[in-house]
Amino acid sequence: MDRKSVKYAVYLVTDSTPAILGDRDLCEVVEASVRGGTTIVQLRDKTSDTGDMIAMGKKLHVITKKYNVPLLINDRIDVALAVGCEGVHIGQDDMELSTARRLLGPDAIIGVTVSTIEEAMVACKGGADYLGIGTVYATPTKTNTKNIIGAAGVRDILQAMADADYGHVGTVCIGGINAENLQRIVYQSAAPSKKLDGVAVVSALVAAPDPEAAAKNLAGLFSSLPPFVREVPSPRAKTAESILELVPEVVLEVAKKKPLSHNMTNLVVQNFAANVALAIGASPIMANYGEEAFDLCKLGGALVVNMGTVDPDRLQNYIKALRAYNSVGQPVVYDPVGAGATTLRRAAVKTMLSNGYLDIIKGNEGEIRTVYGIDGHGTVQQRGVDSSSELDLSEKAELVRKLAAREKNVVVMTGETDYLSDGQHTFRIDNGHIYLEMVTGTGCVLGTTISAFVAAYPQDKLAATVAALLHFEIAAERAVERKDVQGPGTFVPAFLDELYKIRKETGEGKVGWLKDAKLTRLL
Ligand code: 3NM
Repeated sequence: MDRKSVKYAVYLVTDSTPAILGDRDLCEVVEASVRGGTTIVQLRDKTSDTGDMIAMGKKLHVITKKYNVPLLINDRIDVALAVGCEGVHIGQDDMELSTARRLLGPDAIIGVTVSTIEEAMVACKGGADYLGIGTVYATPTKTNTKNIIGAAGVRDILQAMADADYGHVGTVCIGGINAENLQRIVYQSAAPSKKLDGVAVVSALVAAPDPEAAAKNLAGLFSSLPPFVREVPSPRAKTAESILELVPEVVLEVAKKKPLSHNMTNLVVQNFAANVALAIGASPIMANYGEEAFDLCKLGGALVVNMGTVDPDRLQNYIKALRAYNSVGQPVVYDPVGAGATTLRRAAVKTMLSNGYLDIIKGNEGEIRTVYGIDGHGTVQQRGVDSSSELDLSEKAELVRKLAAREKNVVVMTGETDYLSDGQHTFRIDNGHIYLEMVTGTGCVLGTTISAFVAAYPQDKLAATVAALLHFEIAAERAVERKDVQGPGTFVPAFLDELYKIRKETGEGKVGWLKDAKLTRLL
């Protein structure tokens, strides 16, 4: 078997403990999973005697050879030599790579566990055939793991490998991967010129009721894009002009489709959010109970998770809804209200990021900085839920771009100037009015507005988000101009009127309101 042409797509790591294997026969489980599409097998056994491990290795090797799939042994070069299998997988605390290569010879497949860029560089330089990158997420299968690095940590390692000309070295990731999160992890961890060659799993196959079907499913998921990737490649460059041209079309799509805007939000803004949704032509529902999302996600709308009054129960409801919307590919807008204010909120942000894909993240500067800092880039202390500014213009634009590139989504940072990016194109918007800051919940209802726009126009989430911001903020400017508006109190009904009127005018082909758009491309 040529070690250069190994297929890593579905990598099974065995576990014979009763908690995972149960009372089943490991050989039967492995054979079923290889039949289903597992492409490589590693025998991992931290407790058996050497003789028993060799005996098991020999039995497994008969099976894997039948299907032309390589068998590797975890950690134990002696066992690999005795079995005569294709190679080994070594951890950071195991034997040196160079010693393993000398003992096993030039044809052996040797993989190394890494959790940092430094470890990855050493392993690649030492001639590893592939890297097992992890731990992606905490897992009950192995509790003595060193670093939990998430999809963002995997991406950093893949990027560093590509930069150092180690693009040819194979890669799988490991830790907490299952059928539900596989596609998102593979998608979010991809660096521009290097993506994972496979995923390594223990429980998703060994503990599966039907390992053959489970392997088939994982193989199918690995070779396809997640349902939330809805972007239609466009030949047009994303300039301020090209996006502005799309805005009327997006506003009309909202009116035409009347998309459901499913809000999981706080009591203070529910009424206002529902009124704004109706004014722009969307169909609002306020449903904070997660179970309902399994039905609601099928109605073609979008979910807004507004973390305004988070507690552990609410968080569980958010996660259920997030997973439901991700499973059908309908958009999720996440508003991490007060993200950096308390330990609980920071933990909640981390839980949200690791449990699903957030199509749009919208927050003020402190919130966006916190979300960015969650994945190992330092924490940011925020006071209350208000916005406070410490970054200059170019730092804000760069932060928004970096977070969007990391999460492979659209990020909006609101403030006097709004910044938004899809990781490749970064814009500022200078519309809006100070009255918006004097009325409670305007930030939250902007999330509602974005959700309707993205649900109606999922093929270009950046353009949909720009359209939502412009519709919302220009409506505010027009409201303030009215004679009947004396201050924030009279502003609210006038604002609802103007949201409605902009929709109506656009429907009649009158798009003069867009002349006031202050949209500028930055990066
Ligand atoms: N190695 P599951 S995590 C064997 O991080 C192993 O190096 C890990 O099990 C590492 O797929 C892990 O059931 C267990 O989460 C992965």
